[in-house]
Amino acid sequence: MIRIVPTTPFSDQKPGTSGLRKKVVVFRQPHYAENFIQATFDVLGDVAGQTLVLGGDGRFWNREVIQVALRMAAANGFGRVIVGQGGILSTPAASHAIRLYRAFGGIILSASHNPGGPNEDFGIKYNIANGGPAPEKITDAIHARTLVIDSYRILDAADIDLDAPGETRLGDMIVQVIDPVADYADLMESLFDFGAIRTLIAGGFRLSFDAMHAVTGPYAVEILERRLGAAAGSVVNGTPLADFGGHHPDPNMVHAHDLFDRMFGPDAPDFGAASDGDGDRNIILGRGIFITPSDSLAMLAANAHLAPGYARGLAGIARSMPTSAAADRVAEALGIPLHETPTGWKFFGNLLDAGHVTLCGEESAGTGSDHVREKDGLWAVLLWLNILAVRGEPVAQIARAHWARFGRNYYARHDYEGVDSAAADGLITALRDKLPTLAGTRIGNLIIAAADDFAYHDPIDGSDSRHQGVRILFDGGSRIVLRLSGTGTSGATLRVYLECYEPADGDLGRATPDALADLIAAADTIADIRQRTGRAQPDVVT
Ligand code: VG1
Ligand code: CO
Repeated sequence: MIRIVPTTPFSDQKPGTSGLRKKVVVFRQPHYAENFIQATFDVLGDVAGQTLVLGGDGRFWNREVIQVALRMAAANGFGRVIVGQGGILSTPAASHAIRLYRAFGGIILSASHNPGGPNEDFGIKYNIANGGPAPEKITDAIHARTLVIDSYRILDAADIDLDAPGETRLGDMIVQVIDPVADYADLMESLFDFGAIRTLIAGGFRLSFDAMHAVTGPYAVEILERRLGAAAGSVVNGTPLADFGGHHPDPNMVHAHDLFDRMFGPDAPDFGAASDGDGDRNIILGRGIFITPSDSLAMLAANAHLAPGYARGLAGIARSMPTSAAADRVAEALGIPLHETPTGWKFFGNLLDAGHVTLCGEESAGTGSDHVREKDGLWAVLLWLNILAVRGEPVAQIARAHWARFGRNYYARHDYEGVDSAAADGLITALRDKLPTLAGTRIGNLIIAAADDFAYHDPIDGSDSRHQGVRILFDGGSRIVLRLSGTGTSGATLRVYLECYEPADGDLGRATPDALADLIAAADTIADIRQRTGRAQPDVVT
């Protein structure tokens, strides 16, 4: 029986950079998840008989919301829901499933790199038929709908068994439980030379992949250990846990420090990598070297043709604005376009659909291609392995050769977390107010060439997105970017992105903090960070 349940709006259901993220305690309020899911269905229009993909990163509250979403999909007229076994689908696997099964769209339950557990974070995101995150036009409409919603539709029915693959009926709808790994692993095998990677590994090449007790564990074990022959134990923390073992499933120097210790320690493996809560991020390390995500995008772009799936070359590259300009130099050398978009994968979708770009990347450990419409952690790992197998050189040598050809973009991001929201807003407002006066100002050895608030005009759908981050550009190509995070769940997170360029004939072996010291000081002078946040140091440096 379909029930129409009266409800009242919540005022805080505005999706951020990547869907709606809140504390679990917020999501556990009666009607909270239901309102957001119904608002999403309402803006989709006629979904009668359509297919929906559903899955999540397995964090606490995943199973409960999967059951609710299934009953609501049935009550809203969907014909079929394809759900990952156990309610699990990594974000890139969900994107692939939407495309493969020609679904109308998908719901992904994840708060990505945010911690999980009863007192931590949960999230819901809607992806459209191309497999990518809903564009702003849709997320804005969902938000508007949440503010006026007065009822939702749900089927009265018992829970579906999510652990047995196969089909079950739920009212007039079919629930199809699929293996969450197989289709995705097959896609990877179609893009990369698994034979060459197997030979590399069989020859003694050692790798360590830290799944951080998050969703990529089963994917990495299947692909790296079973299909590619890496030694058992190459995948560490491979069992997904609802609370990620109490850690942040965020692959960076702070939260993946065990991996960094291993890769910089004695007897380090040849290659190290990690992914995040929902499997869309990646970090790459070689023995004794960390490749910044911005550099990784550039190095992958320069070498992608070595993998079968990209042998025809790249149509173009897109990077988010705060990502370093390392990829720009590769695009220039390849004679292909480079697009600069706001932060968040949703801005890449149109460019990928139109065939304008093949590779995309963000400084926040996200890289991907036109094989799906999300960033993809294991995909980046496999492209690196394919390149290493063909070139037969260590990671550090590939990095040094890259810098010797293109020059090096020294890069870091400083995050100030849990800052008082009013203080953070005040900092950004004050900065915006002084933007018109900054050009020509000297700060220490640096001269400001230009300063603006980044706005993006989408060349495909003509939409405009403003206020996407303050940019301060210096003579010589150095840059500071400041913006507030759109994925946090408590207070504000200020992100300060710092970048300077060293030409190919310059000093390519500096320590990053030294190379960026002047910019770090300038950021504080310009934005008054210490004074306004009350913090002497960033909480996380990546
Ligand atoms: C962060 C990153 C952004 C990324 C987003 C979602 O957003 O900076 O590059 O696309 O997270 O990634 P923000 O607004 O907090 O800076 V994930 O892996 O959390 O889905
Ligand atoms: Co993620």
